[in-house]
Amino acid sequence: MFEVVADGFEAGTIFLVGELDYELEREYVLQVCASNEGEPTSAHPTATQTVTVSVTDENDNSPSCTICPFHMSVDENSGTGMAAYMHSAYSVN
Ligand SMILES: [Ca+2]
Ligand SMILES: [Ca+2]
Repeated sequence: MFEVVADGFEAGTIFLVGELDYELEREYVLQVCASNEGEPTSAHPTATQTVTVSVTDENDNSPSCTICPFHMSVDENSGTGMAAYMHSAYSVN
């Protein structure tokens, strides 16, 4: 999901390389390791840092009708402005 690219000196950048979905995974915990001279050995000590990435929610789900399909009847000669039906829907965001 994430890729760390080191600049070869003192810094690295964490890139997103996959699709995030808040409804499936809300948090990622990464272990980022830094070492001197590349491969970690006893001669080249390392430092490890935990990086927590929180996924924020966006409203990316379509709303759903609470009762679909729905049939209703309205008397002829009903006055205009009469509330015939109040529909509701919900969305999980
Ligand atoms: Ca989603
Ligand atoms: Ca969402």
